[in-house]
Amino acid sequence: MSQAMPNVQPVDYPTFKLVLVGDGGTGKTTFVKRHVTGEFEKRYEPTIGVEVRSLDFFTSHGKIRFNCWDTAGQEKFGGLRDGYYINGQCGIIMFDVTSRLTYKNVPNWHRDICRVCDNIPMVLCGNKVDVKNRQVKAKMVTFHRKKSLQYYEISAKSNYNFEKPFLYLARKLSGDMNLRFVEETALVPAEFTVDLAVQRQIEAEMAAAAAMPLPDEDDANMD
Ligand SMILES: Nc1nc2c(ncn2[C@@H]2O[C@H](COP(=O)(O)OP(=O)(O)O)[C@@H](O)[C@H]2O)c(=O)[nH]1
Ligand SMILES: [Mg+2]
Repeated sequence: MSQAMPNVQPVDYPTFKLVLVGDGGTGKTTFVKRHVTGEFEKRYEPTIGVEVRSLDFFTSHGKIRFNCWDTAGQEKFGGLRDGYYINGQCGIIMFDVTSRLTYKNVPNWHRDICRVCDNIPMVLCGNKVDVKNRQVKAKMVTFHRKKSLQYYEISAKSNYNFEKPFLYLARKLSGDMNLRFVEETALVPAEFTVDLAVQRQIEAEMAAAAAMPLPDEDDANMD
């Protein structure tokens, strides 16, 4: 793994390469920058055009590190090079709930990860749920169910659900679905707030939707 990891000092606890993908503008960089010490540990690799932030979490099994690969904006011009994905051990696919196009492109990002990485745990994140007039309603989000991904609604700017994707991945990677985070992660103070009553309602709707059969009308262009 270390060959593919630019300038990363090894640490004596489990470390995983996390590939962060999704359309430009969905909030990927904003999201990984919330983690205070990860920001301090940032490294830029100009030849690949990638920023790697080491995000540490304290779990019931000890420390775990995600080396989060973030682009320097190349995704705005199409797909990313294979080198971005090689040796990826887990992934986050981000879309923006205020932009339907970014959700429509999720299958492409998923396909790109799968082409290089062999069956790695992945999380789909719908970001910017702090925005009042969202365009991608929770019930429209079904892609994760077809591909057995985990889905979380997040708001990077308000720290809402920041830890959820990492906790899920840590559980998958450790093989212990009871793993917990035992210390609070230091985050940049929230700039926005999420209406928790609204979000609770949305979470309930998603739970109900998860019990329903999947719509299959768009299967053809989802694969
Ligand atoms: N309202 C809102 N805006 C956000 C959020 N996260 C990111 N943004 C904004 O979305 C824009 C794109 O964010 P950026 O992190 O550069 O996206 P990237 O291209 O995916 O890395 C910026 O103007 C951010 O301030 C969020 O949670 N809520
Ligand atoms: Mg970015």
